[in-house]
Amino acid sequence: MSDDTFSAMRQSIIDGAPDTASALARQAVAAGIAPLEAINHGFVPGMHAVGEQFGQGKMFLPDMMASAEAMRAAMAVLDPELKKLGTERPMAGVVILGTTQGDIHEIGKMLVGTLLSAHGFRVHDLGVDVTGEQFAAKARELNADIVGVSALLTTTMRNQRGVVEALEKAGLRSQVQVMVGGAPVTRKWAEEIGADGYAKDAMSAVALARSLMEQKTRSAVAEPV
Ligand code: B12
Repeated sequence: MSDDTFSAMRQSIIDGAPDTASALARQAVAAGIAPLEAINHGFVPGMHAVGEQFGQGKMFLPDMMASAEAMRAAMAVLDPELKKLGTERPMAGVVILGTTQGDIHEIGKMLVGTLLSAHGFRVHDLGVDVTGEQFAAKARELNADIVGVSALLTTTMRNQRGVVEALEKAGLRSQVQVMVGGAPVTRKWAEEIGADGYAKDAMSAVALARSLMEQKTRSAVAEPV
């Protein structure tokens, strides 16, 4: 796929143009382009540009909302394509996913969920603005292996710690691995709050989830109940 197409994808997000974004995504699928390539090289750079311009006061909340709509339109086309990659795989583990309390950013988390599903994980997405107690209750109900917590705001990042604490309080911490992510989140932060892992993007989240499952299996063998 040409650089022109990737820059048109990027621009469709900056312009907040869902119809164009959707049409470009369909073109990519028709041309046999890997959906993740279209996302990572075309549409996501558009979101980054929007974030930068918003940070510099050159774009405002309605613009950012329009851009999010355009991103959703592209994802509505690419998501089913990504999911197709995962059919016929053995179940890799059960993951509860959500964006932390006070935070309504969902695009990155949805991408993480899609790729985990595509790689055989059974994902239950709790949505946005999710409390630690809600994470813990669902983890118990579904006997989850991993809880994945997204946060996009420096103010809501601290609620990731609340999720770790809620799992501890519910007596589930030893059974459930916690992974955290989101633009302001770092490996250091993950360590500080006692999470088991951090990943910077959706592909790394898949690798992380696999390695957390391996650790879980190893410790289950080492400590039989
Ligand atoms: C789109 C957007 C919105 C949309 C969200 C729409 C939606 N349905 O999601 C809307 C318009 C609603 C919005 C609102 C706000 N936003 Co906003 N938003 C963004 C923007 C431009 C893009 C986010 C995005 O979708 N990125 C694309 C995805 C693919 O990337 P990602 O989210 O980082 O996810 C990847 C990784 O982080 C990782 N990952 C994500 N989650 C997880 C979870 C796990 C477990 C793992 C392992 C990995 C992982 O993998 C993902 C895929 O690769 C960012 C800018 C930015 N650069 O992040 C600002 C940004 C996050 N927003 C910001 C702000 C300030 C706000 C508002 C407070 C604005 C306001 N004045 O009201 C509100 C907050 C509302 C709230 N309570 O949550 C700031 C945050 C500043 C800060 N440091 O705290 C940013 C950075 C913009 C800026 N430069 O100032 N926003």
